[in-house]
Amino acid sequence: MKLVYLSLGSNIGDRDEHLRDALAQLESSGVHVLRASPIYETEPVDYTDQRWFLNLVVETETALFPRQLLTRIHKIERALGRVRGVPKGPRTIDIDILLYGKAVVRTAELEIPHPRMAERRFVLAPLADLAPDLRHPVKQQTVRQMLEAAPPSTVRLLHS
Ligand code: GSY
Repeated sequence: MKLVYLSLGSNIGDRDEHLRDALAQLESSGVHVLRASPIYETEPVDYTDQRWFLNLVVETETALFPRQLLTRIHKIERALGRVRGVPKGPRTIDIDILLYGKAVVRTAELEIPHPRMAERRFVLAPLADLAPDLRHPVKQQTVRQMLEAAPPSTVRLLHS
């Protein structure tokens, strides 16, 4: 079993419901959710002309290998109506693999740790609620240190 951290985000329709549905689908796909962070409402980054997101991070355990996990995640995203339209644009649900134990994976389809996690407050704030002292296996910084150094962008605590 591996300890895996996932980031979930939604900015279309009933964002809260999409997050809840995704958590239920992870459970039925071999990904056991151990803990969930509070939900944050967050300013969109990269492509800024879109609705604010709801984001959270979950600590999970799974026996799936990284590539298998990615395939299950894509299936959940499709089931929840995610259409790959504008790159970095609006989406019903987005699920990113942040950390997979201490593994480092670099392939054409998959990069772990997530290549942009250290710049994203919408990832680091909820991750810090769960695991502030966890270390990035390449940068060797803790989540708390990465959050302190991350570029500014608004993240508002919504509810647990
Ligand atoms: O990669 C996740 C999708 N995404 C998000 C997001 O989840 N939250 C915020 N605040 N901005 C984002 N930009 C992208 S792309």
